Amino acid sequence: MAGIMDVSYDTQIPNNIGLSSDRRVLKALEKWHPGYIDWWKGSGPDGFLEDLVYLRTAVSVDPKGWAKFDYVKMPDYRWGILLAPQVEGRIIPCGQHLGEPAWQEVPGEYRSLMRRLIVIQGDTEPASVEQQRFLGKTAPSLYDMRNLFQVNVEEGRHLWAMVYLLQKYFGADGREEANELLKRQSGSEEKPRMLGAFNEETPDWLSFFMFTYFTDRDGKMQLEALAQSGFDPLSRTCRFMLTEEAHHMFVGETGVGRTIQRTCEAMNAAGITDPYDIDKIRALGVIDLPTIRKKMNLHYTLSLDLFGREVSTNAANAFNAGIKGRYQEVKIDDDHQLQDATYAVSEFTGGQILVKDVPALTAINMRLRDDYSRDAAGGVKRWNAIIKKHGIDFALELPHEGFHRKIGVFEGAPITPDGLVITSDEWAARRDEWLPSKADGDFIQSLMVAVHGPGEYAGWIAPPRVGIDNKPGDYEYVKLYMA
Ligand code: BYC
Ligand code: FE
Ligand code: FE
Repeated sequence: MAGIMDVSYDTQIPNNIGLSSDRRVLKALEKWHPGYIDWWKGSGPDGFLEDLVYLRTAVSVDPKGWAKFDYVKMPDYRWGILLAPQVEGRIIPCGQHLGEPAWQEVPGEYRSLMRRLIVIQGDTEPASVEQQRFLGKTAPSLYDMRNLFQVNVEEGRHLWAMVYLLQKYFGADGREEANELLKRQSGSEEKPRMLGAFNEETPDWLSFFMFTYFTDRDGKMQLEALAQSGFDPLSRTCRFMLTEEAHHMFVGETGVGRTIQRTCEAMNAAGITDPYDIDKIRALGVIDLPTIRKKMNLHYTLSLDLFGREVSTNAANAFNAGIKGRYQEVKIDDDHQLQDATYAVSEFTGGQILVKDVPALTAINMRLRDDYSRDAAGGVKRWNAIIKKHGIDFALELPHEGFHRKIGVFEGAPITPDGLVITSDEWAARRDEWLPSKADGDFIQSLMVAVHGPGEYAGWIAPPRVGIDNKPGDYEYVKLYMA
C-alpha cells in the first residue's frame, strides 16, 4: 500500500508532493526537463551515456529504507522531487518570528533574500557534476566509478530540488533563475558558477575524495542551516537532501582512507619508515603522505571560503528573518534571537591575529564554520589512526583558519598552516611545501589509470572493506557498454 512517505512514479518526474494534481508546476518542470537532459549529456559525466550503472534511486522518504538499487543508464535515471514529511505544528525556530507557525508560502518581504539563497544552493549542485566530468575515464575501479556516478546523479537531483522551489514559489523570476542554473558553467570565463570553490578543477581522484569529504561537508552544513528555515518547503527539501549527503561524505572519507592505507602498506612492504622519503615512496606507485596532506590543505581551505565572511550582515539578516538557522538550531539552549549574545571571531590587523567578541547575530557564518571544522576533524582523526596502525610517524592536521584564504579577514594573508604570520615573499617561496605543486599534480595524474576488471583496483588505492548494497568484492558495479 502506498503511504505518505512513498514516491509516486505516475508522472515523468517521480515525486512525493502530488505533482500530478499540480498542473502548473508539473508543466513548468516538464518544460525545464529537456534542457536538464541536454545539460547532463553535455556537461555531466563525459562518455558513459550507454553504460549500466548500479545506482540507488529513492522510492520513499522514510529514513528506514528509502532506496532501491538497480542497473540504470544515467540519462534514464529518474530524478525526482522529494521532500521530508511535513512536521505537524512546526514553528519558526529563530529570529524575529520565533515561535510563529512555519511559512508554507514565501513572505513577500523576504522573497529576494530567499530566492538568492536557493539559487546559490542550486548553483553548487550542477557545478560539482561539471567539476567531476572527466573522472569516470580514470576510475581506479568499477566500485569507485559507480560511487562517482551515484554522487553525480544525486547532485543532479539536488538541482531539481532547488528548481522545484523556484518554479513553485517564485513565479516568472523563479523560472528565469531555473534556466540560468543550466547556463552557468564551472570554470567558465563568461558565466562562471557563483562560489569560488565550484570553479576550481577536480583533476584527479584524490581531489575527488577530498572534495566529497570537505566540500560536500560544506553542503551538509549549509543544508543543515537551511533545514532550520522558517520557509517549510525549503526545510523539508533540505532534510531529505541531507540523507543523500551522508553517502557523499562516506565516499570522500573512505576514499582518502583507502589511499592512505595503500601508501602505508606499500611503505611497510618496502621497509620505508621515513614518510618524507618521497622519491622512493612514489617509485612504489603510491601517493606519499606529505602530498596527501597538501591536497587536504587545499580542499579544506577552499571549503572554509564557502562559509562567507566571518562577520556578515547578510547572514545576520537571514537568521533574523528566520530564513536560515544555525546548525541544530532547535537543540541550542539560548534565546534563538541572539539579542545580547556575543561570539569570538578572529581578526587580522597590523600583521597580528587577534580574537575579538562580536555580536553573535553578525557571526552566524563563523559559528557554522566552527561547527564545520569540528565535524571535519573527525575523519582526519580516523585517517591518522590508519597511519599509526602501520607504525609510521606522521599525522595530518587541519591547517589554521588563516592559511590560504580568499574570503574574509584572512583574505590573502601570509599565514602558515601552523598559524604563523610570515612575510608575503616567504609565503610565496614556501607555497609548494603546503599546497600541491604542478609536479605533485603531474605525479598523481600519472597514477590515474582506469581499472575495469570486477574486483580489481588501481595500485594506489586499497579495496573497500565492504561492497555497496552488501555486494561481494567482485561485483560488476558498472556494466561497460562496448561500442
Ligand atoms: N565565493 O556577507 P558575506 C553544496 C559573497 S555546498 C564567492 O559573507 P553571505 C555542495 C557573498 O555572496 C553549499 N562569493 O556573504 C557541495 C556576498 O555577496 P553580495 C552551498 C562569495 O551571504 C558539494 C559577499 O561576498 N550552499 O551544497 O553571508 C557538492 C559578502 O559576503 C563567497 C550555500 O552556500 C564565495 N565563497 O555568505 C555539491 C547556502 N562567499 O551579497 C553541492 C546558501 C561570500 O555582497 N548560501 N561571497 O553580492 C549562503 O548561505 C551564503 O550566500 C554564503 C555566503 C554562505 C555562501
Ligand atoms: Fe548536493
Ligand atoms: Fe553532495
